[in-house]
Amino acid sequence: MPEITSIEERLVFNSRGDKTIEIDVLSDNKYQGRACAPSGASVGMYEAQSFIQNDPELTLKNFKGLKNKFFGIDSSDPKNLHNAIKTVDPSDNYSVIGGSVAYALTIASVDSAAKAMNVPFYKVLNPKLEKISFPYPLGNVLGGGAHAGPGTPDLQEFLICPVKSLSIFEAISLNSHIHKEVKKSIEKIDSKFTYGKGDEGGWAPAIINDRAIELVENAIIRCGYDPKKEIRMGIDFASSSLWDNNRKVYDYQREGIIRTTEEQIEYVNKLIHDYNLIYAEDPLHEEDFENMSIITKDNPMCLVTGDDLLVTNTNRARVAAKKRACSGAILKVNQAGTLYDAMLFAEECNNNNIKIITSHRSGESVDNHISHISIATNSLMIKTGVVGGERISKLNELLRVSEYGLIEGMAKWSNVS
Ligand code: 2PG
Ligand code: MG
Repeated sequence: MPEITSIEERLVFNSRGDKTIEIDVLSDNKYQGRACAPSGASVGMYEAQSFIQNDPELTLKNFKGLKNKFFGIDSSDPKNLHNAIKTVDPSDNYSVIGGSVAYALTIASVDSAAKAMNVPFYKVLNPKLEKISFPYPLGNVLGGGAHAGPGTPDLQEFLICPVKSLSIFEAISLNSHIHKEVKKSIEKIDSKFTYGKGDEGGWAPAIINDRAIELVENAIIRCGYDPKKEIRMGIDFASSSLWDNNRKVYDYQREGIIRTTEEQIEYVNKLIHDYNLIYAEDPLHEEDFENMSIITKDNPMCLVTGDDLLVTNTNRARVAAKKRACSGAILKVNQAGTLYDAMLFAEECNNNNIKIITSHRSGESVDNHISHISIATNSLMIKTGVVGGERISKLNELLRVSEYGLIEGMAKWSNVS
């Protein structure tokens, strides 16, 4: 088995121009793996803490002093490395070593093992996987909330998913096509539109929420597709960003609307119903498992998905499964901490028929490991954005994987769609 023989670490910058940590792991003195930690703008309360005291320099300096503890470990075994990290950092949220280190170290390790073993990354993570099923790309075509500036919608992401695509190539092309058409549609209603985009490459027009979803629907129709059947829509409500815990209301500040929990549930249900949404992420704030169960029950044909609700945490997935609080789960390794944490989360979701959506963060790099993680975890979708180098790198990696042979096709929808 390949062994970790050396480790290099450095500060680099992410797509937002913020400092982050990149780690190189060398196996058997020869095989180099590399990973770069992403970061979120809408960060869940229960996520791993990226840096020690929010300080990337301090986190890097601290890691330099303890990296030799990881030499000699089997780089192909995420569990072993996880245990070694836990010995150094027994905290719940990786506040001692920094979540960005936990992320980059464990992914770079598997990357170097893949090279040493001459197999794809996903195969190290899931050696039993015989045939590859590709996740459907969930593309961000219009953005607001924490990912875009004033005047844009309160809701964070307006998403599309080509649910009838028969190949990953076709699915990616369709998302690009619609993304272009959304721009044209915005130009028609706003002659002063500057082509501004949010953090994830979705267009960022000055428009209210309901007009935004209508506009995306029309763009799909103008491209010749049926938004209720072929290219379906979704929304990341990122409701924790709207929730005012003092007043116990959802505050749509840009639109000037306040919604009680009951009104929010009604609004979400109406959007799902009127637009036949395939996907509704964090429609309620991160603590509200009870009412999430109501939305999930009311909408069996929509993936009601937990992101900030679950934060890629196995215990929270267990609670969600018990309460039937969601039918979909966002998987972001850096919310959890180590790759092993994320794999346990995926197992819990798969065992409970909660569909996995492996996801990028709004602050990214060209690192494309999440494409392999989506395959290894049997994800139904991958949320990566549609354009921008750091987004397209993940999609292009899926295209490379499609040359490997042993392709089953696209993931299976089973009870949704
Ligand atoms: C989300 C993500 C990614 P962020 O809320 O789902 O789209 O955003 O990385 O800012 O948390
Ligand atoms: Mg989200």
